[in-house]
Amino acid sequence: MTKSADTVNDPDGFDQWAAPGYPVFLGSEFSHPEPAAALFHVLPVPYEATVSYGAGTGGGPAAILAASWQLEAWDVSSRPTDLGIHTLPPVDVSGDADSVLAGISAATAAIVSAGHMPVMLGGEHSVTDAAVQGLLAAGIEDLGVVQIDAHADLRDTYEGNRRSHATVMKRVVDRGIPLYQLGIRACCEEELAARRTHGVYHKDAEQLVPQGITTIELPQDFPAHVYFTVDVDGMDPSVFPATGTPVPGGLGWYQTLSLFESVARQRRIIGFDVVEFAPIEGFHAYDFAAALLVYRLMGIVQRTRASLDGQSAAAAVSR
Ligand SMILES: [Mn+2]
Repeated sequence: MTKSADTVNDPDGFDQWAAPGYPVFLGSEFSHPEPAAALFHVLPVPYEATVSYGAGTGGGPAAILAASWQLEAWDVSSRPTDLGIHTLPPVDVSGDADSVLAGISAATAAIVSAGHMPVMLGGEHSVTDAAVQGLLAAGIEDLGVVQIDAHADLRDTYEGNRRSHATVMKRVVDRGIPLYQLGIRACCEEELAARRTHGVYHKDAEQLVPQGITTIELPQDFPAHVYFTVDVDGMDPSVFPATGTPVPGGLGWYQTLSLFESVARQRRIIGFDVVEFAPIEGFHAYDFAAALLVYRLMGIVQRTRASLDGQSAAAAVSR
């Protein structure tokens, strides 16, 4: 049955959380708990300031939220709605870069401090460093970042900007945060040098894709807490072309999910984002794919949490 974000009434009244133009994630399911009881706190960030090629990432969050109404609660392996999904109002992106990024950091810190898991919907990739700042502000220690992406994003500046989507991972490693990159296939010499300087771990597309690699082993000393950033252009354009800077030779759908899961089985995911989705008008298949990606990642978090709790309760964050 087709469910419409415009026409379905929520008998529990949880549409009260929805901002204009921003339906709540999976609002078609009627079992939304109070925000305080929801693990996943979805943060829409329609930020698009430094896009260098194709535009449209500002429309990403609203398209994902609308398409999420077509999802099934059972994702064929798990039921993330059981952990509770709350959708926050979108971050105000009307100001200058400083104020927007500060707003993202504050929102992320508030989510984590209250014991929830931020699920940020981009927006361009520069939002990720702001989320990482928020995690640090909330007192998260022993933090690493894992990135799925076509691009290394390790330039120090790009078109004169230090807070560009093309420099975001340089800002992260500049904070001393360990980084593991997956699926990269666009990496300039400056970025190769940055990888060496900062000891960035990586399994690039040229290795992962032809060999069909679906699991990785994190280094022993990789941090216990992982923030996972998924740039949708990490996937192959044949799978997911709705992005500003597509590059051939990317990850498959199941490969993307498997790599995320292999990390989630080894370390505690404390938040994740899906960024750089640029909806293509008339191609709702990609809106749905992006929404399903977000939901499947929630499902992986759900499935892996229990086993991690058993392994190392001491390493667990508060929830
Ligand atoms: Mn990218």
